[in-house]
Amino acid sequence: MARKTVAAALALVAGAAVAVTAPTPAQASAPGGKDVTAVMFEWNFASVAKACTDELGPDGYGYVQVSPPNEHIQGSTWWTAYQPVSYKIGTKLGDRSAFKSMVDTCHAAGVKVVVDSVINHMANASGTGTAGSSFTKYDYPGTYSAADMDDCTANITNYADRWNVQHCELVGLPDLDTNEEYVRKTIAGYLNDLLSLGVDGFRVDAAKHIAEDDLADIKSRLSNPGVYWKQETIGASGEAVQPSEYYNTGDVQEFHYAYDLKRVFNNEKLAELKNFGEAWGYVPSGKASVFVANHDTERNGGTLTYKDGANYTLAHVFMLAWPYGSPDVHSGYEFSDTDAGGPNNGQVNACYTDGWKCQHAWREIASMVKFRNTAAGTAVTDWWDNGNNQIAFGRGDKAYVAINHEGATLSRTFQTSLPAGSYCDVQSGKGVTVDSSGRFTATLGANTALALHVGAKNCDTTTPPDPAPTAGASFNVNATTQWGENIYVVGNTSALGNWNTSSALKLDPASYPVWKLAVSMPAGTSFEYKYIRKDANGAVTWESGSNRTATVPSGGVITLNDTWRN
Ligand code: ARE
Ligand code: CA
Repeated sequence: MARKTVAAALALVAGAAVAVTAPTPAQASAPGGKDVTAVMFEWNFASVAKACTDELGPDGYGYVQVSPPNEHIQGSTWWTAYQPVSYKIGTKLGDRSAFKSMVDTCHAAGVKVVVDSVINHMANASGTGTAGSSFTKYDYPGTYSAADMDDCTANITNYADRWNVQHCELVGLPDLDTNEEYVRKTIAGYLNDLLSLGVDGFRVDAAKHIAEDDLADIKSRLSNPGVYWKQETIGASGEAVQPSEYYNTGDVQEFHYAYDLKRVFNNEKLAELKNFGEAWGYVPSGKASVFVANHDTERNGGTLTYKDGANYTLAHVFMLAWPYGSPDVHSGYEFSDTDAGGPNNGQVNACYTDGWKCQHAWREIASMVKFRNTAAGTAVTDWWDNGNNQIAFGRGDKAYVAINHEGATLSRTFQTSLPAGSYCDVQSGKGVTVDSSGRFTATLGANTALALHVGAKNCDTTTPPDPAPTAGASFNVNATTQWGENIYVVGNTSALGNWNTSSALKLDPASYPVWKLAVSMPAGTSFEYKYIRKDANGAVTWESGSNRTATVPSGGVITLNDTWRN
């Protein structure tokens, strides 16, 4: 409806040949039935491409967001990416052809690509950028000169002053004069170049520091002015610039959503979440981009982080089940130094190795993406809570979730609006039967969730089996795990990580409590191995007893049926 009105207005404007910058129709939330974005923070493009094929596409993510791809200052910290030097595509994450091939691979997997776009400022440095361009703080030969910078060259000091916020330097970064024709044209040129490579959307960094009129003008110059557009406009009371000013150009990131989830999951009661969303003072759902954590807030303490264990994971389960906004799942890496860049310059050899956390692939999180896609368009129904930290709710006749954020088990008969039948609890991989009255009975362990949806009726078919190797070992170990734990195998061969726990191979829990993995190894290989478990923080526990031994037969695969030794 709203869009028709805008289109009609545009037609009138065009008909009257009035030369104004027509407001572009705002893109109301991530378009398409799949609205979850995996934010692959500091992942290189080759690794993102592989994740699209292996995980993001099959799991139902609609979008992947990549770190800034354009030339920036050199250095090992992650934040060098937020100091642009030119709009050439070329960083440690990959060159133009790696970027293009990532976009193509992700598209082939059904995943659209969003680029983190740093267009408010340039670099507070001088030297040579990641693609070889020379620069000084106010001069970028071939891209910008001092005349293109804003008049204020002092730091932003007063968020109550609009002019100060939008024309001065954010943490000392030279501010582009986005009111100027050449600057607007140059920024639009960069975004159009990305669109020509197939990019589907932009996260606009530091959007609050660019006047909305300037952004609207830049966006109107794009080859696809309706492109998905997600603006980093941190809302804070008392500030001169507020997120609501930016609805015309696109979505805004609702930071209060993430701040409140931290408070509720750490210190308050999940029962409060019954009316979570606009009733909490947030921006309209159709305008909201939401997250449990982003790259800044996981470092500055504003939100939950992977270090928060079950609070963090269950907050994701809630976010993905709850119909408000379009969710981002931040997928980052372990850090103690908040400045440290991604491991291996962004190369991800395998999830859960070298510190890569792969939150996007955690069973508890990944399984909820299809839940959300299946439930799209339905409202919350059948809300239940115990007045404390146990909640459950449905999404009409499509889906149902229960979250037990307490230290004791929850045993209950739940009332749903689901059609009768057998379902897979996508959290545990165990079957659940819903009766003809829409009820089922289940027991949830402490700090676990249970999730059913009509797209997952049978646990056996939800995870396709890995292709079997022609020679090697098929590991099967019966191991019960606590929430957040995963089972790995490690051994004395390179294929098994040479006893290095950070190179251990993660087993697949789809047939829980039996964890499985087939590993290729040359026929005749005699090897030693053991199973280990890692908790949500990566802490390792070895199984007891002596090393296990086996030999790959000359004719194929040895099947090992083991039981975890406590
Ligand atoms: C680095 C150094 C600085 C140094 C600067 C220039 O850390 O010490 O002065 O370089 O030499 C990231 C890092 C910064 C880093 C920068 C450039 O976080 O530390 O600076 O890259 O390398 C405000 C903005 C918001 C912004 C945050 C950080 O409104 O847009 O500050 N967030 C984005 C990104 C960041 C990124 C940048 C912008 C810069 O997500 O990762 O910085 O491109 C209140 C206000 C907010 C304000 C917030 C923090 O909440 O409401 O508006 O956010 O305080 O000040
Ligand atoms: Ca600015």
